[in-house]
Amino acid sequence: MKIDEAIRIVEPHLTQKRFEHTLRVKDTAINLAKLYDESIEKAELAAVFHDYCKYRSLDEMERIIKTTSLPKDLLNFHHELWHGPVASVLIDQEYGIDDGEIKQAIYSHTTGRANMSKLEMIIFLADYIEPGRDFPGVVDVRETAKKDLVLACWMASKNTISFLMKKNATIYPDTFYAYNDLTKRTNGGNGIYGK
Ligand code: DGI
Ligand code: FE
Ligand code: FE
Repeated sequence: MKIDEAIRIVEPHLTQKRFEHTLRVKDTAINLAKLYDESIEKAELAAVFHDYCKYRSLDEMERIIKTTSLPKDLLNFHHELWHGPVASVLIDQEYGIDDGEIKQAIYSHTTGRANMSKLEMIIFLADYIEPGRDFPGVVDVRETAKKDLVLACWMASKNTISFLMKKNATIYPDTFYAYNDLTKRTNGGNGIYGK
């Protein structure tokens, strides 16, 4: 699918703010794809659709989780975690986007997971560092993203888990699996606690 068509499809499903976020994620993902030698076409298409289902009703998302091969344990966790997996199914059903790498990157953009591909890390990170974000620590992650994709994902994953724990939120297993895997892959960021 051409990127202009993807943008036209996604826009009416989002608020103006979320649409602008999506375009910034797209530009950030393109930059990361160039830097780390990933397909620009896949990165931009995954970025444009990553929040496609952000505003679906909870009933609809619940139904899709129950009636497709998506993991049922999503239903035991916060509904914020549903929009990526649900979008990975709906873009295929509705628009025939069946590229497994793109679907996987959309699927895991909120939590990450163990053994993320380069494209998954690019979307996970682009969503975190796009220029409209101002989480504590994001400036460091942005700087690191220019030099080391895995280390920057590890920092984002660690910040997100710390943030969730401060809020006493439950944490989905894939969120921890992402952190553990990235910690091993980066040797804990500093080589001391790498086991
Ligand atoms: O959709 P966006 O707002 O652009 O960003 P996102 O898809 O990364 O999701 C946003 C929220 O999801 C963010 O506030 C962190 C939260 N999140 C990530 N992992 C978990 C989680 N929330 C819970 N409760 N549990 C998780 O494991
Ligand atoms: Fe999202
Ligand atoms: Fe997003």
